Amino acid sequence: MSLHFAVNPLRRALLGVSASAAAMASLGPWRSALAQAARPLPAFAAWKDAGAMIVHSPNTIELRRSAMGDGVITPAKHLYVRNNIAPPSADILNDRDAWEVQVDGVRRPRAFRLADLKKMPTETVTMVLQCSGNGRGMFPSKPSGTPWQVGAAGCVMWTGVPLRALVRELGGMDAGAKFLTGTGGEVIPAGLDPKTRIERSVPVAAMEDALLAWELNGQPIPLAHGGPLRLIVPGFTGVNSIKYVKRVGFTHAESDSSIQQADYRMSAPNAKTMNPADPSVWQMPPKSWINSPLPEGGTLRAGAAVIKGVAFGGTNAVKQVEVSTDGGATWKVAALVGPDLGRFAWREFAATVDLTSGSHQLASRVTDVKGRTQPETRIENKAGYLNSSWRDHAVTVTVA
Ligand SMILES: Nc1nc2c(c(=O)[nH]1)N[C@H]1C(S)=C(S)[C@@H](COP(=O)(O)O)O[C@H]1N2
Ligand SMILES: [Mo]
Repeated sequence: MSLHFAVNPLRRALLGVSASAAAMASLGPWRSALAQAARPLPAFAAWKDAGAMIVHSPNTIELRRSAMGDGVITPAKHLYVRNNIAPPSADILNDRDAWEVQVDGVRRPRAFRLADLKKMPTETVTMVLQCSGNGRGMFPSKPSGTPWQVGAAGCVMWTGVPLRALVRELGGMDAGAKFLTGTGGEVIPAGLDPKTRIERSVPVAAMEDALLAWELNGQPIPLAHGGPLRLIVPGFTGVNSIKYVKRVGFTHAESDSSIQQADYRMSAPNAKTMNPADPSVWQMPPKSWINSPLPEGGTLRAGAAVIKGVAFGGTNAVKQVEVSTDGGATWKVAALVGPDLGRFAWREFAATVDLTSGSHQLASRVTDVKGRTQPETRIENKAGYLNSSWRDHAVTVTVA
């Protein structure tokens, strides 16, 4: 069956117009590929590389594992997108320099225009941006939420003003401030609970590494990634890096927003509701995964093969990566390749291994400079956060 003829019944089915069960069934192996193709990129992310992305929904778009391979920096067109609520209108990019951010919880609170920030000394940080739920799709418990595989992550460069410089300029933060709280610029529709605003608090020590950034990989930040201005909290999961940031505050308490209190908590798998007393999802644990070879690459030839992937330590630099071709029974140290872009970036790794014919479970595990090693098992939790299990991220390949 040609693709051309196959598309129409499927499209009709997805649009709910008309399609017989027989027509759907006749699509056979094309069906899932077409279902992906039929879910287009939303307008605000239409510039992404469609063939490389998996569109779960207009607000949840991940990079295919097979497209993660080349280069340490993830190009913006390959960076995943996650919005908890609809992004603001693209009009906020019409006059980027006029965007205002309020800084509170300091001796001299004030608003800065982006134009003001651009006059201050800038810094660039390269870091892994990873959704708290990356790897959720590997939880056998099937937690609700997007079933991300590995692609809700990228390694990108942010340029902006370090928060600590702003705080210094404003006379220091309030005595007793315990949290750095960032507020997103989404407009909450009238009648909606203001607690639905996108506002996150992290321990105030994170301020040392945080930026107010206006460039992503050297370009103005696109709307999809939080332009005109984004709070960047290196080493922490994506949710803590607030897009379209309109306020940063040094606060005594955590935000009362639901995204702080009720969501992003490591609650027990059987908990009825998320408990604000449970640990918040903040720093990322060490994690690595293999991007090549993958099962979808087909059968491999017996002999030498190169295993490649990415590894990061969360808040710490990578010390070592090991790979296994026998499901973790034995391990071999991989080479770290490509540039070292600092402790918040990921490292590419490569190892040449000898593969005999048969089925092989390929795995990788990272150890950071503080001696923390990526664990075999995930931490079970209700919402499927922080999956860093090397076993879950292993791939099984067939060798002829
Ligand atoms: N203002 C705002 N910031 C936000 C979000 C959001 O919905 N609104 N989503 C968060 C989540 S859950 C993630 S994983 C990252 C995703 O960043 P990206 O879309 O640039 O990849 O942004 C975070 N910052
Ligand atoms: Mo996220």
